[in-house]
Parts: sequence; C-alpha cells; structure tokens
Amino acid sequence: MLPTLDEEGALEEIYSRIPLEELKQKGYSSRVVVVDGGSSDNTLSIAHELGCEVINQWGEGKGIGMRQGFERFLESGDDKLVMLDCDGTYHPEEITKMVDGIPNGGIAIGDRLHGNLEADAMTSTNWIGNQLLTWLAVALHGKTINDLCSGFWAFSRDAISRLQLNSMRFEIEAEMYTSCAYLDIPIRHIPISYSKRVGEAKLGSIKDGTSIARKLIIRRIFPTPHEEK
Ligand SMILES: Nc1nc2c(ncn2[C@@H]2O[C@H](COP(=O)(O)OP(=O)(O)OP(=O)(O)O)[C@@H](O)[C@H]2O)c(=O)[nH]1
Ligand SMILES: [Mg+2]
Repeated sequence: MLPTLDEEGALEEIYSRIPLEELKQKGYSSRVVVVDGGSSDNTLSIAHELGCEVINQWGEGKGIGMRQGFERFLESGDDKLVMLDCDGTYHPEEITKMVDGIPNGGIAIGDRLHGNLEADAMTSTNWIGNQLLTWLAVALHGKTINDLCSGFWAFSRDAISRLQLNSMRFEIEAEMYTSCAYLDIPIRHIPISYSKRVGEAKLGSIKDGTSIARKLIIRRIFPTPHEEK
C-alpha cells in the first residue's frame, strides 16, 4: 500500500523496485495499491498506467487514507499488508525483509535510526522531533519502539483487524503504536535504509509534530477512539 499525495516524481521508480518476483518465489501473490489523497499532478495516471489498484480516498490526510486502505484490505482475503511512504525515502527492495520479520499476529516496523540513515535524508529538526516523540511514546505507553515516525510498516491480517484508529493525518503511526501497546500486539523492529525525499514534504514538522505528541497524550488517557475505525 502506497499512500500518495502528488508523488509523480517517485511513484514509477518505487513501483519498479518492488520485489514482486522475489515475493512470488516465496509463495506470495502480491498487488500494489495506491491510496491517493487527491493528487493534482500525474500521480493517478502513472498509477493506472503501472496497473496499480487505486483507492481515491474521501477526505484529506494520510491517516484517513491509511484507514480506508486497511478497510479495503480486511474486505479482501489477503494475509499481509506492507505500507511504505511513496516519496523515495524507503527502499522497496527491503519489503521482503519486512514481510519475513512480521511477528505472529503482529507488526514489523522499519527502523531508520538503527539502519542505514543516509547523511542528507532527514533534516535535523525531523531527527530531533522523531527522537523526542519516540521517547515520549515509550515514557507514556511503556512498549519499546525505536522509530515512532517510520513510514515503513508490515502487518499481519490479525494485527490490522485489531488496531483501533481514528487519526486523520501524520499522527496515524503514533496511534498504531499506542494501539499495539494497549492491545499487546507484538512489534518487531527491522533496521532499514532511509534516503532523501523526492519532491516536496507534506508534513509540517512543528504542526504535525505537535499533533503526534497530542495523540500520544490523548491515547494515554483514552486508550481507544470513541468511534472505532
Ligand atoms: N493517501 C494520502 N497520502 C498522503 C497524504 N498526505 C501525504 N501523503 C503521503 O504520505 C507519505 C508521507 O508523507 P511525507 O510528506 O513524505 O511526510 P513524511 O515522510 O512524514 O515527511 P518528510 O520526512 O518530510 O518526507 C507520502 O507518500 C505522501 O505522499 C494524504 O492526504 N493522503
Ligand atoms: Mg517522507
């Protein structure tokens, strides 16, 4: 599952690097689903040309899009789902390693900080913000996580069916973590590579960092959303 908002510069290359053949050899039949948040560039036509399934999400925000992608996944009979940001920062070649790392009934989370974080890949503001938010997450919720804001996750079906989420934007990863902590969903950290983004960031470091912190605090008080999913 590739969440997109104006990612025409990255989508084609990402698609071409997805190890479909390697996954096939491991016995998986895979499909690529683009969840689009209303791109106004050529993202959608590229997705259709490549033969991806496209979900045109209603509403704005990565969180809303991912939750719709999860709903669609649960309606399908699929066993596993891999989500990676579609901005050229994550390495699709590592999908196989992520799938192999999914714990039973749990989730594998790509860990950029103990992996190969390229020198120019993350701004110092985002690095500090991620460290602070990861520390806050563990301080409030107790479950170990190495890289809270990672955009590369691999899920078992069971984990997706249990997650309880209502995030709209970039606080979705933090809420997936708190849901794992509350429901005792197993997490495994997989070291991954992280490169500089292609195209423009949609995340505002201060605004979105604040809403991630707010989400972590709210979920300490109210562990589940009022309205599920
Ligand atoms: N479906 C969907 N995807 C979105 C939306 N907003 C952003 N995205 C995608 O979510 C992914 C993460 O967005 P980024 O802007 O890279 O945010 P980030 O990775 O947290 O921040 P950077 O480190 O600055 O790149 C990218 O693939 C975006 O295209 C949205 O409203 N809907
Ligand atoms: Mg990004």
